Amino acid sequence: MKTIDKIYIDGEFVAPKGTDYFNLISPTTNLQLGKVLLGNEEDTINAINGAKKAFKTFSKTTKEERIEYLNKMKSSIEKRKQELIDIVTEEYGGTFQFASVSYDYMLKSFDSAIQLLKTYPFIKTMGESEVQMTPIGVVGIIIPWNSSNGFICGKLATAIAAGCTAVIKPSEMSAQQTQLLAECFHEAGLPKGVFNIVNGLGDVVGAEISRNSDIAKISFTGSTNVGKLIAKEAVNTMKRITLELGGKSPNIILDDADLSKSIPMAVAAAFMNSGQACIAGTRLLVPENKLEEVKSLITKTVSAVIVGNPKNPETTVGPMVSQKQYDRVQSYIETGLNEGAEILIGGLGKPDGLENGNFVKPTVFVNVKNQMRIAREEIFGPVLSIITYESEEEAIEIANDTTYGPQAYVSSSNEDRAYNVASQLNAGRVQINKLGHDPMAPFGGFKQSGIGREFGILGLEAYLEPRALIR
Ligand code: TXE
Repeated sequence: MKTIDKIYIDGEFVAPKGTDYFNLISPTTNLQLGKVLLGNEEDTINAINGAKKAFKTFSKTTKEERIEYLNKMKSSIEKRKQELIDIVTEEYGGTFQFASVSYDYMLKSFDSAIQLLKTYPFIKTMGESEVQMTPIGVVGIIIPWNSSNGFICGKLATAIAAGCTAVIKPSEMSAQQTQLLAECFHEAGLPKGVFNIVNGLGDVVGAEISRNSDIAKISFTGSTNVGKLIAKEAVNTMKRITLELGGKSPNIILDDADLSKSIPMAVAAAFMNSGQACIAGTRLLVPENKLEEVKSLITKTVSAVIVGNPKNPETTVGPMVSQKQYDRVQSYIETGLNEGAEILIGGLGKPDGLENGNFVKPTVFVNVKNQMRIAREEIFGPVLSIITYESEEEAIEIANDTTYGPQAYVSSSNEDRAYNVASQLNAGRVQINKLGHDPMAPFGGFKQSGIGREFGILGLEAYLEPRALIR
């Protein structure tokens, strides 16, 4: 049993003032793994003060100095690769495969931040003026549990590239993962106060970050509901906000797609991170006349999905992060049945032999209408809905008929056709015949999937404030 009883403030691991503990429970066994001592408002204010003090000097560093810090941070995680992967499988129940991809994402976040720093003009000419792109200030970074260290690295690397300092509030469920990352970055030797980490609850630490007037910007990933709460609070002090929220991503299989390729890709897109991903392709849009073929291929592909111990390198679907998330997914499967959808494969209950953990049977629904709750609401588990369409126009209409829009997928054997369809989808990213992350391209959602973009130039500029000198 491990106890995390320190937070990271002003370059030191210190005991929080808070006195409450949160139990860390293994998603694989439901046995207690450890506990975390939670920080409170006073801890958060101390962290913000540390970051504020550090900003005075860090905001004046040169590009070259910041590139050096980013390189050191990257090396610090390279040295502890195995531990960083193992802790994801243990604490969060992320599969070894997912944890490895997430680890690469961490490295790429540093690479892309460094690349941007090398090329981005912090002084531009606009009209007759000189425009200085200046670091925005102290940034609050609020993180969920579904790719904790990945999200921290994506946001922190960009904040540091911009010359900002940060206070990070991870999910209380990810305390061990964050502790390890904090040790790595401490080792990297950044100036005191450049990054601070406060473990704690959302309505305590997160709420303080959202209201504190010394925070200039919040970068949040999490649920749409909490995103709205943060936005409402942030407006009181006119904080800048970047929100990465929920999704219900469509995957359009066009009638000329090579199903032997697009169906395995569709299953991978739907069940990525055991379905706990805002970009998961959870609505599969299939031409009516291909339905039978798709059903048989999907059944074959999903039957081969290995559900089980996340540490096993073969496993593709691990447990849900918590009993609460397990219950939530089960209740959505029940909802789907009550709404009249039919289960093609999977269903209620746990897979045989996996009764101790929060394991869900990878489930595919057919006879789904886009108006059903299972097609409209984010389930955050391995549940895929197949919806049929009759024409390309109808497919695009169904794909866009959602309140969300972080990502979409299109497959076709005709690149031009896929491109034409992709260009009509209301999604921040569209993946054409391929899966993957481009850390130099913007990432973020249309509609209620968020505000703003991360990564690439747009991501960097979200941490900068322009000052035009008219002379
Ligand atoms: O997320 P929350 P939860 C979705 C997904 C999931 C559902 C609930 O559908 O089933 O949300 O997950 C902090 N002020 N996603 O409840 O609450 C909180 O402590 C400031 C989508 O775990 O949004 C945590 O650090 N902060 C998703 C972070 O917000 C607050 C990722 C996210 O937690 C706060 C996770 C407050 N008032 C869940 N209340 C994605 N898009 O990837 C909570 N927090």
